[in-house]
Amino acid sequence: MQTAGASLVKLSTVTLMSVSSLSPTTFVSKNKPNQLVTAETCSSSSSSSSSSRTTTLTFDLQLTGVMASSKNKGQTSLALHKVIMVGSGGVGKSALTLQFMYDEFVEDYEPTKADSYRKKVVLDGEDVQIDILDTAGQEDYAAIRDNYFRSGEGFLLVFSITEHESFTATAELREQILRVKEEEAIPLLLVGNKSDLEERRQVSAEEAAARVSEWGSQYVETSAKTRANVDKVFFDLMREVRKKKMSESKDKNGPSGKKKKKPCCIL
Ligand SMILES: Nc1nc2c(ncn2[C@@H]2O[C@H](COP(=O)(O)OP(=O)(O)OP(=O)(O)O)[C@@H](O)[C@H]2O)c(=O)[nH]1
Ligand SMILES: [Mg+2]
Repeated sequence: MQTAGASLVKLSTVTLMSVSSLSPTTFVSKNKPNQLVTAETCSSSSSSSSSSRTTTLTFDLQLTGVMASSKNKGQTSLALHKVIMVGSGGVGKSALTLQFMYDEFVEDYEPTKADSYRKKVVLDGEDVQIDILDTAGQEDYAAIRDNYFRSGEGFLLVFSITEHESFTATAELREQILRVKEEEAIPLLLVGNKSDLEERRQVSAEEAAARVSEWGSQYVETSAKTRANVDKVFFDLMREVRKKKMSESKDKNGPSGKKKKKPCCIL
């Protein structure tokens, strides 16, 4: 298990002044004292993984910087994949995140403001880190979504199969993601959560599958309660993110995979 100091996410705009281990801890920003951040560490059930959680209590942090500049000691060389949880309030974004991070199902509903998590995992034999930003589904926080979306490399677009309205909302949320990212080819999975509540189903698998076929994405049904497909959605998304990064670096370095030589000018 890591100590709190070692696993803390370092925020680019915040200097942490206090570190203690194992219990939720509040940090005060040196340069912006009105910004408070709480952090806690947890042991993971998997011995090969380590994890940390940061709860952001104010929202004027530059989130792009927060996620992009996050580096843990000794883990700087690991690939880092940045994933954002998106969806209406109460669909199970936090429950899925906590199940993936800590193998726990939380029954109580406590609306999220913004929580960020980090875990070291093994993706197809390679040690990587995943950053998960669990965003607020409640409309009160809709205005700050753009900032969150900007920092993401991959998105889990979550709805509840028991609430058709939450399915309808995914189309608009996807539009917002594409608008913010200014590109079409964004790694994104549509997730129909609460699959354990079959008797309350309002969205059929066919309806959801038809929508993703228009988007060119994948549709997966999960249950944060039973853990069905929870690992699958995070790992499948990381694979898509990795694939996109690889093809981008290939494009950058030319078709042969070799770095393009800089134009040389001899005077
Ligand atoms: N039966 C069942 N309940 C679930 C499942 N996922 C979440 N819940 C419950 O649904 C409620 C809302 O879950 P949250 O994870 O807090 O929802 P959220 O999407 O994070 O909501 P916001 O933070 O407001 O955006 C909680 O009471 C959870 O226990 C699931 O797969 N099955
Ligand atoms: Mg939540």
